[in-house]
Amino acid sequence: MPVASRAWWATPPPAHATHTHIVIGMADSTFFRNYAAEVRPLINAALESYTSFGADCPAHLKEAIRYSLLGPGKKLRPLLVLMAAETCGSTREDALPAACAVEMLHAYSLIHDDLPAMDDDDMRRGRPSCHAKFGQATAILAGDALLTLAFEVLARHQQPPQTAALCCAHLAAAAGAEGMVGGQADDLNAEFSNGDLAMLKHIHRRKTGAMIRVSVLLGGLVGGANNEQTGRLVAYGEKLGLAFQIVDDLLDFQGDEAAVGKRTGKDSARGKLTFPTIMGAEKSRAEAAALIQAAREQISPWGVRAKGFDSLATFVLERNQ
Ligand code: GRG
Repeated sequence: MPVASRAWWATPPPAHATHTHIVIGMADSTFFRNYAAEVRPLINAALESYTSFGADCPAHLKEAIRYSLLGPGKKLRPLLVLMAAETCGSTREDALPAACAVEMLHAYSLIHDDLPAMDDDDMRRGRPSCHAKFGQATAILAGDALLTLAFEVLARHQQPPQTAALCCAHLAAAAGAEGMVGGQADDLNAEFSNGDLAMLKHIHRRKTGAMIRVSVLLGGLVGGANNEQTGRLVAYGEKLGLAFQIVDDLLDFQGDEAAVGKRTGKDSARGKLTFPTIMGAEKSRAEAAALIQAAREQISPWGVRAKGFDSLATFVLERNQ
């Protein structure tokens, strides 16, 4: 059987992986980094092929779409989809359409978030953001095209059709008015307001958390997770998503611009509610670490099969970009 078709937890760890770290609670990020390095090319190849548009797609639009989708992002959300599917017993290839759909949604959200009407960022991933390079109109349209393409890919390519329909419904809900878009709207409205921690968590559960949560949920659906497994995956995703956002706030608060790949210190300049401004950097880091530990506990019944999730949790806490 080709390596790419085997479940990730059944493949031998790469030579440089830390074998002593297979016990839950002890994992460092090495296993996840190795898994990501092995699987990202598969994700990138699928994203490339889904965006090899014909002559009806204007060249500048195609370029803007591919610039934002195939750029140097971490591909964290599609990796979560594939890991969840493999943990539940299917192959990574089976879950590729869902993984690509989630990344398309994410790429659209970043393009629109960077626009002057929103976060007004001219840098993303260490290079000009989409509108800074292609202009606002093309950036808006590239985002629109990615949003619709995500659902076309799911509907056409995810199997079986019943799973595709469920994935479409969950992804739309996570990305929509009660999910990411709702969180973004509240986040923009909260600038220079006197919000508290509860309000901040409510914003980020939707703005950032919903897409991370739905990534593991889609992987579980493709992998045929039972109710108990789905509950654990979703709880893991929720805790990981909030921890991810706290770390993101910390990176903006005290991160190195060159490493982060975008301007830092912007949140406080815009009067944004963030974890470090509400509770201080030290408490924020402790809160992120507690969430990561709680996320780990959710997947511990899988034992060694959850090694990727365990290692990824550490990666989220450690990340500097
Ligand atoms: C515009 C509808 C709409 C929503 C925007 C996702 C989002 C909502 C805004 C992004 C703002 C932001 C920087 C939030 C912090 C968390 C986050 C989503 C970071 C970027 O995700 P990474 O680090 O990005 O996974 P890469 O570059 O690795 O793909």
